[in-house]
Amino acid sequence: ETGPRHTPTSTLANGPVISPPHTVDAFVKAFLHELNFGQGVPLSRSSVNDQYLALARTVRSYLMARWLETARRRRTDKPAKMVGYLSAEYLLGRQLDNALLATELTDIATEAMVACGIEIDDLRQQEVEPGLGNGGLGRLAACFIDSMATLGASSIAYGIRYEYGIFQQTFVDNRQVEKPDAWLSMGGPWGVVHPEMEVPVNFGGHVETYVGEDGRERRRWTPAWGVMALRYNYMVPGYQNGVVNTLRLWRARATESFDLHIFNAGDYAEAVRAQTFAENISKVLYPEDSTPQGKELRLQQQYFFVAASIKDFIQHTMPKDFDVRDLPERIIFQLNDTHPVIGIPELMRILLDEHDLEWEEAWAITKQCFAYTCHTLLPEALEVWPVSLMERLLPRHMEIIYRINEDFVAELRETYPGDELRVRRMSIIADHPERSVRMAHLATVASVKVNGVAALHSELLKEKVLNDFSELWPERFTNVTNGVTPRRFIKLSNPEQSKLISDTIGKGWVANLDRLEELVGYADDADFREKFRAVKAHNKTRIRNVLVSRDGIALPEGHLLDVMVKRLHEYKRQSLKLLHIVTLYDRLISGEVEPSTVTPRTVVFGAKAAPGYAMAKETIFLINSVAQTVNNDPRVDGRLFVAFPPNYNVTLAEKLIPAADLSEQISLAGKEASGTGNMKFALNGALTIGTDDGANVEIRQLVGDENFFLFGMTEPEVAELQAKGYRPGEYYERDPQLRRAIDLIASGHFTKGSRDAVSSFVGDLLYNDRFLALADYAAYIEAQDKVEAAYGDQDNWSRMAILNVARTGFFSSDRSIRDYIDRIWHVKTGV
Ligand code: 9GP
Repeated sequence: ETGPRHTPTSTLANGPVISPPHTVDAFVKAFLHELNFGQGVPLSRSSVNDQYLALARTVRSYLMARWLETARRRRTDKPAKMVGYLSAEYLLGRQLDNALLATELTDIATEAMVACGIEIDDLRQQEVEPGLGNGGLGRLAACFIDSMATLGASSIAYGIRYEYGIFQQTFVDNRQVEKPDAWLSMGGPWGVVHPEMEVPVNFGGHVETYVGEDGRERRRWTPAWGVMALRYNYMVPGYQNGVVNTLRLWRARATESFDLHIFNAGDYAEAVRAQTFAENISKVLYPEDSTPQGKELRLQQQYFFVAASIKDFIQHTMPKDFDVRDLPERIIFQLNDTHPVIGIPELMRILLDEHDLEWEEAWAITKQCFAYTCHTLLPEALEVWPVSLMERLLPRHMEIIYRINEDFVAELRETYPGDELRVRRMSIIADHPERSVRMAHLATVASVKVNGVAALHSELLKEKVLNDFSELWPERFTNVTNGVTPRRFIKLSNPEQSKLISDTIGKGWVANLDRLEELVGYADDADFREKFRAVKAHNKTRIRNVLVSRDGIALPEGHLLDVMVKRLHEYKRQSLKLLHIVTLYDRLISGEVEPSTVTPRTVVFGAKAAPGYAMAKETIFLINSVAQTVNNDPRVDGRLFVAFPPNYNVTLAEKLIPAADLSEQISLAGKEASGTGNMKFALNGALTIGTDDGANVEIRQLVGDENFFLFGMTEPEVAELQAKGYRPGEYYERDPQLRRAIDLIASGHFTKGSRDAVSSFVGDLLYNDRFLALADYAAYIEAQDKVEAAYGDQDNWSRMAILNVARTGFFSSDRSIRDYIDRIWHVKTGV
């Protein structure tokens, strides 16, 4: 990097950076050094938090040498093209174990802690996970940076260092109550701040024309205010390959000049308020998943991190004599959803206004520097920004967008003469209901490639959401099916299964997940099946212990463990799952079934609702209310249990998923872009009950129909029903089982007799049911009955579960990243 720096002339300046040796003694020394000189406490008086921070810093010191070496190699080798991964979210999960695994220090650290009289597990518990994401999209970004480092892909990831991550969820009287997530309050040992490398980011003001020295007219932006973007670097270690990549997260800091102006006017209080205002930009993660609210601060956040990142890349990551005309050979910015799309006019602005390029040249460069991943099919999730807001906050960018659109629309009129409807549909600027900028259109117009995140999703993108664009530029569209990192989601989270696999086929699978295929034959090996079942039983005991100590929830033993964990969203249909539970309950209490004949089942939910999403919050309330009733009704006779531990997060996922027998992936077909939880469950030996949606389609193809519980309408059937006019009430009238379930809820049975408490939930199901839960109910119940029958044959169930593990190696995020590299990025890999 070329930042402001002082290079000492000493011979030491170019010496290698050496990490402490990989021995228990050296680790103990380094740990005590951190404790004594970093935390300033002797071991005898140290708190668990001191110990955790010292341990994290010790591991960090081992990573540091690799980090510097990775950066050095990238500087001195013939500089290669890089990926700049731009994402507003990274849902990282705890860092300690992953860092230990990457550096092969787990055993050494454990022994070193024993030598110090410390139980390393207590320190693990101390770590607060950085929840800088909402759900799938943010967790995907975290898996991807793990894989980029593991493949040695030349890359840097950029985002925001939110002071408050995704809220902490608690339940009060069965309702969700949000608490702020002060994840940094106990100290953040993983970030390295470089205050001297901060970059300014400006907002507001006006644009004017002036005549440059060459006599040409140019535009000049005079911003009204700005903030500094303070750079925090986080290490992203590759799996045991010596590579450590960088995740660079920006924090907003008020500029002195900004404050001084007000301060000089004599208003100290206002100056402080203004400072807080500026620093608000990186204060909090917006808690909406999939359906973002168009809030001004959100646009500020987006521009803030993208502008800082692009400037950082050009000024600090490229050599000093770098020519911006070479940018396409040096960088490809991957836009993770529409959140960073404002980077497109920002790069244009830099090329036009700061580097004096002509429009055509600037546009030709910009068009080669971006690629766009779309993660949704919900129209309401495609961001649009009112032109009025853009003009106020980013006037120069708005001008540039107008010009991009003008050229684009002219091209359209040439290609499709007279087809004004099409032009309107495709325009980057929408006129209704409000004049606004369609960020997905801007992204598509300016990107080398546009990809969906699962095979079905990419097809639907082409056929529906971006159909006009795919007709115009078919070659621009591609698919990269999502993946998950096997390091965190098998090796670390499921040590018992990992050991069984390694004992059977060797250790190579962790970095080459296709090798799981070698397990296929073992599905027919009774001894292996037995061991596989023992792993599951072990993981169930583990989650039982976790939930008792975490939440005071005592899961019953010997049940089928049925898990639905994901954000609470109507399209994901937690309400359908609830109807199933109520049906099972109704069968038990009505005497329709003899309890002893029923497969005992525990359903575990995990789900946060966006704080402003009323229906999602009603659903949470009802799940908790049903759980309370069911779990306390003696007529159930221990055959059904419902648990809803609050604050589902990555840390809990790591314990819960490996214990699951059944994975619930029941979104309405055509709504879940991919899902990634579905992949984690299959890889951990759970069977899926699911619709033909997102990556479920590919999971089913790989594991085989006979090892997957498919139900529900297909996407074309959904479209047909909706076109015909969907009336949920008809299903209610027609299906007595469904009617009984809904009536039971509506009667107030689960809500202490209150019908009012459930009226909006019931009313919505009967008269609206946007995601067709009632239409899929009968098929779902039938599939669930098949699940119960299948679970009765434990040996065959294990066989199916083993085949799920063996055949889903495709869903490694290493494979996803290789696909990105081959189809889109064309960057170098290797250590
Ligand atoms: O809803 C999708 C989810 O299906 C997908 O797995 C994830 C990662 O690609 O992205 C989610 N999308 C969003 O959160 C917002 O578009």
